[in-house]
Amino acid sequence: MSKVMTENLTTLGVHLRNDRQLGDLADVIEAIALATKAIAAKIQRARIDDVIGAIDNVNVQGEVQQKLDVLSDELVLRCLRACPSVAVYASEEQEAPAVLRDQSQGGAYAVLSDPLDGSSNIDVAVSVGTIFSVLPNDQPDASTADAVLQPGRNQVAAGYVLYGSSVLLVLATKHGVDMYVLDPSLGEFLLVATGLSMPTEKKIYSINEAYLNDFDAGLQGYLEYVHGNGYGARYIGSMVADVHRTLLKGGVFIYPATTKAPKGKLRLMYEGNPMAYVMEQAGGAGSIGASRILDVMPEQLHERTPVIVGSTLEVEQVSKRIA
Ligand code: P6P
Repeated sequence: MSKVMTENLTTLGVHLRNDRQLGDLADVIEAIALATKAIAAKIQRARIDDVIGAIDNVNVQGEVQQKLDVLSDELVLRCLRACPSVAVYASEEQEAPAVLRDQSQGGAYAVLSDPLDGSSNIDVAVSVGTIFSVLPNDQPDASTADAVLQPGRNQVAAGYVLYGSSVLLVLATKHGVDMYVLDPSLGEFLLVATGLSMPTEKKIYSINEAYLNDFDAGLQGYLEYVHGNGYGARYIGSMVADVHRTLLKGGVFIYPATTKAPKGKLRLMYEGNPMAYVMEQAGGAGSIGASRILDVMPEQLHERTPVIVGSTLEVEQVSKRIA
């Protein structure tokens, strides 16, 4: 069970430095956290500052960009550029990775991010989030940009910030999963739980059943199973919110392949991989159906993947039917 930290007042920076083994990875996490504090402030004032809505541009995914997508991406880049150990930054909002410094200049890590996932929900005040993934820069100087194309099992840290009724940072490292809450009066992420651990089963499933007719027969069979076995349905339509609920309460979040989207909608490198890493570090699982998300060998930065993440037994219930 996670330990709720009530007796101490511990900031993100203090907790990261107490984990001596993290080394300069702590600086990378703090740079990401700084960007998310700035993003949170923008989101809270979005309608006041008239930054709600779309701009006349589509991103590399062919999706209409929201004003806050661009602002968030710029904030993450500015914070990472100031961090001496970040080599390269790859974002959902940019076609190619931004090389900031190579190994010979101290660039030890590659950071990937969906800087503002679910941003189309902001105009109706639904929770949104920033998702991040950190990989070691394993490339020689001339090929630094290629450091972003590694399987998810190589991640050294991953997590998300949920901009909801409170602003939460969930951080997974090799030492487990910790949760922080942003105290706006201090401007600090405060540690509220360590060692998050998921239940191995929970009768909650999270999927957009509007696409039922586009699901394969195995997944349709799974839905018949849950409809007849006392499961509850929860679907917010914002990945960070749906995944966070699944992490804390258990169950399974599914964004599968469909006839119209044969590899699914969500992206492997900065959505599937980080969320699967968080789940596995909390004792859960992340599958594409036939295999583990973290074992997928990426071919392209923006490739999509089916995502089935959550409690181990619930992920298995889905995976065995669609493998
Ligand atoms: P659908 C938000 O647009 C998003 O990228 C994820 O945050 C979310 O899980 C998914 O798309 C929702 O997609 O097709 O159910 O609207």
